[in-house]
Amino acid sequence: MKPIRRTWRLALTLSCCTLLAACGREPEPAPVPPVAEATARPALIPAPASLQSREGSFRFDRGTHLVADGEAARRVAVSFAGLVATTHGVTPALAGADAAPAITFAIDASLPADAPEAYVLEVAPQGVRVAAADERGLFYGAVTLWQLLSSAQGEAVRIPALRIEDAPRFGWRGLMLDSARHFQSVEQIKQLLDAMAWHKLNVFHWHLTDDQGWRIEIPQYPKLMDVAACRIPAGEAGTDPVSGQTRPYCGYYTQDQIRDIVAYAAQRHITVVPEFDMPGHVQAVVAAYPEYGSLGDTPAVSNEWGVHQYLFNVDEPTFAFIEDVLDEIVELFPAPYIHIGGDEAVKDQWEQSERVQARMAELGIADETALQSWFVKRLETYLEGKDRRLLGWDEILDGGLPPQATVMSWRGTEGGIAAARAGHDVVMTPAESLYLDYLQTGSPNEPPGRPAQVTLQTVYDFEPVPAVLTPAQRNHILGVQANLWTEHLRTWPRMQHALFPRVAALAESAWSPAGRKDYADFLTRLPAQLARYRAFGIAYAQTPFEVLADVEAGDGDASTVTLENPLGYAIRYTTDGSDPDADSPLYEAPLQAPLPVEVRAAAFAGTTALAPASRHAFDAARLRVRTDEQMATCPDTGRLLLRLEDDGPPDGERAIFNVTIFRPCWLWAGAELDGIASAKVRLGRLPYYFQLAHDEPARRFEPAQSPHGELLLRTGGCEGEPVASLPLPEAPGADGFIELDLPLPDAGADAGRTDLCLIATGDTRPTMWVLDRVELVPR
Ligand code: TNX
Repeated sequence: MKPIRRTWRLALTLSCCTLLAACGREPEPAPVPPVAEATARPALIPAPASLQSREGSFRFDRGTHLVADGEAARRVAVSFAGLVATTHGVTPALAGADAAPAITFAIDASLPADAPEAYVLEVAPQGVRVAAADERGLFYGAVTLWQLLSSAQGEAVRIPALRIEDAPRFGWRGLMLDSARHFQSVEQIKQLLDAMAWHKLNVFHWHLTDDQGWRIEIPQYPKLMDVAACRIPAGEAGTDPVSGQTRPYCGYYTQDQIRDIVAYAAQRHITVVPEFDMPGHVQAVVAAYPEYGSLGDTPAVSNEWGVHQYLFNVDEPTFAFIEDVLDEIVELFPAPYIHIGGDEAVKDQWEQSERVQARMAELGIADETALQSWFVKRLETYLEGKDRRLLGWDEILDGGLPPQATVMSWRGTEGGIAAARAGHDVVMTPAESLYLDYLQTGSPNEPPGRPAQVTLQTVYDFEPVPAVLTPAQRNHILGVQANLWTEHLRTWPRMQHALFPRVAALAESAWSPAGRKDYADFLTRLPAQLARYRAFGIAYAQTPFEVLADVEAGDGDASTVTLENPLGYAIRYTTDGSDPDADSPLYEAPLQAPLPVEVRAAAFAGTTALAPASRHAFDAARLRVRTDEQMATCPDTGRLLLRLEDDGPPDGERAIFNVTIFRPCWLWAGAELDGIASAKVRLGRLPYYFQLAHDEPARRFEPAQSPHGELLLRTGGCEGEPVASLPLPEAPGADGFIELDLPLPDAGADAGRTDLCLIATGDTRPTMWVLDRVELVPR
C-alpha cells in the first residue's frame, strides 16, 4: 500500500491559536471536561492488519471538526458522527477544509484501487486523516477511528498517535438470521445491521422461508401471506388463555419493508442475500398451495422443529410458481447471489409420489438425488438468465452442480472442501463452530437453544481456509459466516444474547489476517466492545462474564467450592455476603469452606467487574438437590441435547428444561444415597414438537407398564438396576408441573454413592415429560 500524502494544514492553524493565547488574550473560562485516555493498546475489534504506534496523542472533544470533501466522504463523516454521538454524547460537526483541530475523511485516488474496502488511518497530535480508495474502505476506516475513541468513555478523549493500514481478509463476512422460525421487527433487524456494520461484517443472509412460515410478501400469491405466514404454535402457546381460541403466530415483511431494509443495509455497506429454501423446508408453501407439493395433501404450516418431509413436486406449474417468486426476489434484492437452500430434503415424498416418479422416468433421471441436482441446475440456469448467481447449502453438491454455483458449507467443512476442489466458490459456516443457536456456556442462565456448546473461543478459533486445499483451491473460499437459527429463540433479547459477543469473534475471523488472530489478546479488547454494546442498547450475553460455582461435600460440614468464569477472566470473591470489588481476594484455587457458605464472585478485567456478582449459597440441603441443568443426559448424545422452553404460560415467564429428545433421561453421577429415604422429583411437560425424519429409528422409548408411562429410577447408571418407579398421570397440575416421591427402600445406611438415573418411560407423544429437579430426602 502506498503511503498517503499528508496535508496537515491544521498544524499551522493550531500554532497560530497557541500564539494568540500566549500574546496575553484573556482565556475563555470554559468548563473543562475530564479527558479520558483511550488504552495505550487500542481495543479494536476486529484487529487491523497493521498498526504502528507514533509519538504523542490526539485530543478529541466538542471542538473537533469533521472535514470531508465530496459526497462519499461526507456520507462517511455523517455515519462517523452518528457512531460518536451514540457512545460519547457529542455529535462532531462538519466544517470547511480549514477547520481545526479536525478529522479528515478523504477518498484518495492515489491509493490502490485493487484493494476494495482497504483504508489508511493516521492519528497525529495535530489531526486525524482517514483515507481510502473507495467509500466502503473509508467507512471501515471511520469505524476503526470511532473504536479508538470508544475505547474510552466521556466527551473528551485522548487517542494515541498511530498509523493503521487495513484491509479485510475475506470479501464475504456474513451473518444469517432465520426470520422464518421466529420473526423480528424491521427495527430489530436495523439494530442488527447497525451492529454488523461496526463489526465490519458485510453480508446479511436472510433466511425468509421455511416449514414454519413464509415471510416475503408476494402479491401474486396471496395465500403465501394469508396461510403460509401463520402457524398455530404447539401446545398451550397456541391458545389464547382468555378466549380459548387458537392464537396464531404470524408475520411477513411487506415489499416496502424489504426495500427499506435492503436500502438501510446498503447505506452500511451490507449486501442482503435472500434465501428461498427448496425443494425441502417448504411445508408452509404446501400448506398454502398443496398443488406444488409432492403428494397432493394439505398439511398445516408446521409448528414443529427438525427435518420435515414436504418437498415441491417437479411439474411445470410448480416451476412457474418458483420462477414468479424468484422474479419478485430478484426485483427486491439487488445482491449478486440468491440462496435457494437445498438442505435437508429427505426424498421420501419423491419416492412415494407416482407423479414425481413418472416425471423422473420421462426426464431419464436415475434417482431422487439426481432429481434434486436437476432441480438445482434448473434454478441455476434461471437465475443466470437474471444475471444472478445461485447459492445453496452443501447438499446441492450431491449429484453434481454447475461450476458457477456457490456452496455454503454447514455440515462441517467437508462440503466446502469438496466444493472448492470441484471449482466452486465456498462460504464456510460449519455448524459445530459457527451456529449461534448452540449455547455459549454451561450456565443455568442460558436461554433455550442447543447445549452442546459453541463457545466464544470456538467461534474465534475457526479457520475458514482448510489447510488441505491447494493455493488455487483456497481462492475459492469467499469467506465465513455465522448462522442464527431461531427455533428456540422466541424473543429479540434472546436472539441478541445468542449473537453477542460471539459476533465479535466472528468479525475477527472474517476480517483480520490469520497471523493477527490471538484469542488471549482478543479477550483484553473485549471489555471495550461490551461498553459499545451497552451504548447501543445491545442485550449481549451476560453468561460468559458470570462466575459459575460447583461444590463438593467433604467430611462433616466441610466443603470444597470451585469457581469458574467461562472465558477464564480473573475472579474475585467474598464469603461475607458483600459484593466483591477490585480489592476482594483473587480466586486462585478451590475454596475450602464449612457449610453453610455463601460465595459471591465476579469476573474482572483489571479493576472492572465484567458483570454483576454471581451469588452461590450452599448448605447441606442444597447438596441433596440437582436441577436438570446440573445433571448429565444419558447416553451423552452431544448435539441431540436440547434446552427447551415450556409451552406455557402463554404470557409471562416459562420454565426451561434440558432434555435429549431421542431418549429423555437424566443422570446424577455419584449421588450420595447414605441415609436417603426417597427421591422427590419435579417434572414439567412439553409438547413433543419434533420431526425426526430418517433419525426416527434412533429414538429409544423405555417400554411403559402404565397408560401414561412411569417415572423410573435406576442406580448404577441409566442401564443399571431399576430400583423405583411410579406411574405418571395423564397431565401435570395447573402450574404445569407434577411432583412424585419415589421411595428408595433399598438405599440403606451403607448405600453409598451411585450414578442415579431418572427416565420417563413410554411413547408419550405428542407430549413429553421433562425433569425439573430432584431432591434426595433423608430418613
Ligand atoms: C439445520 S443448517 C438446518 C436448519 C436448522 C438448524 C438448527 C441448515 C442448512 N438446516 O433448518 O434450523 O440445523 O441448528
